[in-house]
Amino acid sequence: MPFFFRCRRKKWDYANLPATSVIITFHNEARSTLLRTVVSVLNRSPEHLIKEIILVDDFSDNPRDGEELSKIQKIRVIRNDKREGLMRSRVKGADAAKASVLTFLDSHCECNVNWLEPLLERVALDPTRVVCPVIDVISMDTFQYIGASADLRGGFDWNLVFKWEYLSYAERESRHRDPTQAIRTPMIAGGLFVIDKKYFDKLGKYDMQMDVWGGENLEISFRVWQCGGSLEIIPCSRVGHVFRKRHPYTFPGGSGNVFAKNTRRAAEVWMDEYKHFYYASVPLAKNIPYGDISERLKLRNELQCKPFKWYLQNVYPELAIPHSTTSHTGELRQGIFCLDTMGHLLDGYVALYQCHHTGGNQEWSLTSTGLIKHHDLCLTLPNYMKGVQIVMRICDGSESQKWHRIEPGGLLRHSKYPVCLDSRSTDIRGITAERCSSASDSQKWQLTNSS
Ligand code: LR7
Ligand code: MN
Repeated sequence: MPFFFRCRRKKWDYANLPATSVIITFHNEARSTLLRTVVSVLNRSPEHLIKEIILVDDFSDNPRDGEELSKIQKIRVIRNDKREGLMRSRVKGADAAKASVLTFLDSHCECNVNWLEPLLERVALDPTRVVCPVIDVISMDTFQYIGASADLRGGFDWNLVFKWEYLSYAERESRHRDPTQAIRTPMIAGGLFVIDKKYFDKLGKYDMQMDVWGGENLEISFRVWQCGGSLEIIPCSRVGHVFRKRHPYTFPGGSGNVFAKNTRRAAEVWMDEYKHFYYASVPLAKNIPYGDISERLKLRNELQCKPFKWYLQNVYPELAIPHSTTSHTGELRQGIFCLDTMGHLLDGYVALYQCHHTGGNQEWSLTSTGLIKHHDLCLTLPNYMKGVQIVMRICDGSESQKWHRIEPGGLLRHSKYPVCLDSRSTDIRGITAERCSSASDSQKWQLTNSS
């Protein structure tokens, strides 16, 4: 039986479902989409389950946008007197909420039939569940409602950008046996979810030092899982959302910077040593200041949350850990100078250049198999001759590409021949292979994490 029949046949224990406060923050949202959102909440939810709709106007240019809506039943409008961003705005809404369960929505949604009941049921049964609907698509061009696949969950790569991913074969099989069952998700999209209010408070709401947009979904996802809760997508609940190509609002601080700052705060608080994979993937992030995180670290400690390693093993084992668990990525340094590709590619030589600490051409990894890699290129000894220029070639694991470190000093010696990487001719011919000597400073390399 198709799953929408299975969902339709479900009966809800209305008497025992808790009422909810719906919280919608907006900044310069179009009036039509804002209205569509609140009207769909009121029309598509059992009356007694909506305690109120709290609209937080995040200092939109025109205060009338919100004021007009406050005439509608159950709607309360709170207006910020300066731009706060969606995180602090949501917390304001949550603090003002009177119901025991919070429902967050973006300001351009359409709730579908019976969207609310399955969400409230899950949270009523276990208040440590944080639950989301399946997010359908409202076309940006025609505003048409288009159903999305329910065989998806939320995930991310080491760049820490949210992405949808298909369920595994085993999960799809199990869903086909019972299409109404909840889908555990490593990450939530962020905008549409239901959470018990006491649990939201206990878990630390949101990081109040995150600004505007971005990263808070990553942070709350790690926090919920690591601190004992769970995240679910409930396939019988569907809400449409207008997916936009650009932010229709200004981004004080610049969108890239703000996103990196917020993401760094999440990574620094929750990811332990795994944060280095993020910095390896987005080297520019290392230059963005992220402020004081001591409050959030204290929270993590007080709640006795589990390490990120636990999250990776138990919640998101599908996220491949870069093989640099057995290798080390960073800079190869001599004082203030770093090994640099100089923008050269295949067959090019490498040289020393002043360290800039942003990865890029100065990013190297030493693998457990002895390669010195920059992306797909490996430092290669083209032939055995003292003074020969080292070049970059496609990594093929051949003997000419194998090196090992010798301590003390951090010399990088070829695995077969007694020559070491040497910077004495850096200005003319780049790095060359010279007879190893622990007395020459031009052969001493420090491998440092550029973060
Ligand atoms: O400064 C701001 N103040 C605000 O109140 C900036 C934004 N906002 C409001 C905005 O008006 C909107 O109602 O915050 C809400 C979210 O902003 P969007 O709609 O521009 O965000 P988005 O839909 O592009 O982004 C997703 O990721 C965000 C990361 O910060 C938030 O978590 C969004 O809620 C989230 N949206 C969804 O999860 C819907 C599904 C999209 C997907 C995938
Ligand atoms: Mn949105």
